[in-house]
Amino acid sequence: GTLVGQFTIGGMTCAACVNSVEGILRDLPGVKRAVVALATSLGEVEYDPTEISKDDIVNAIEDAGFEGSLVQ
Ligand code: 9UX
Repeated sequence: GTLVGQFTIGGMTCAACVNSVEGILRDLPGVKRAVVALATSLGEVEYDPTEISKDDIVNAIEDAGFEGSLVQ
C-alpha cells in the first residue's frame, strides 16, 4: 500500500518553483502523487514505502535547491 507524507518546502517564491518541485517529486520512483502549495510551503506526497523513504523525499527536495523537512 501507499503512505502519505507531508513536507515543508522552503525557498519557493513563484509558481514555477511549485511546478518544478512537483515535477521532481512525481519523477521519483515510488511516488504516486505529489501536490505542492506555494502559500503554505507544504507538499503532500503519496508514496510506496517499499520503494522510497521519507528521508529520500526530503533529500530530493534539498538536491533541487529547496529546504525540505518532514512534517509527518
Ligand atoms: Mo520562479 Mo523558483 O522565477 O526556483 S522558478 S523563483
